[in-house]
Amino acid sequence: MGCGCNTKAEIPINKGVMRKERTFLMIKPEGVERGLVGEIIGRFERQGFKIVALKLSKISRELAEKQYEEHQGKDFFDDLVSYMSSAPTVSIVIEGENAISVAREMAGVTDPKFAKPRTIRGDYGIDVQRNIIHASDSEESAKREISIHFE
Ligand code: IDP
Ligand code: MG
Repeated sequence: MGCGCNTKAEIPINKGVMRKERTFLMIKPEGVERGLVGEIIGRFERQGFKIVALKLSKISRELAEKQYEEHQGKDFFDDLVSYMSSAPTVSIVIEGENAISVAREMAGVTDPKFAKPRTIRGDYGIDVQRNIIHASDSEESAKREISIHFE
């Protein structure tokens, strides 16, 4: 049983295959506005990840479109890119064992309604769009997203 004292995210790591990876995270506008930056970054630090890049910026619509290019044409695309470019966000690169899959676990599923407690979206997400955090979904996405946000 956890103590509920929120010292570590306690996300199980796949001990079978350990790979040192880098992944891209973005704290979305409502996470910054609500003062959750320290809380969210702290979770990744306590999980043992190293922060290798960190930037607060208001991204352009073009950059938001690039980040979410795989969703182009979907009904939520325009709203999503408007939202992501509407206010400051925090772009982060973390490094550590199985960073890509562990960060996705720590973020929780896309819709906060279904995200488990103690995941970031489960604890803080508002709705499917305003779900606090982005985390790359594969090695290929991580590489691509890191390169577009940090030249
Ligand atoms: P992910 O962020 O969990 O990888 P994706 O399906 O890749 O989820 O969607 C990218 C982002 O688009 C989500 O994080 C969320 O902000 C937004 N989104 C996804 N599905 C919907 C939807 O049905 N309505 C509104 N926004 C959505
Ligand atoms: Mg995705």
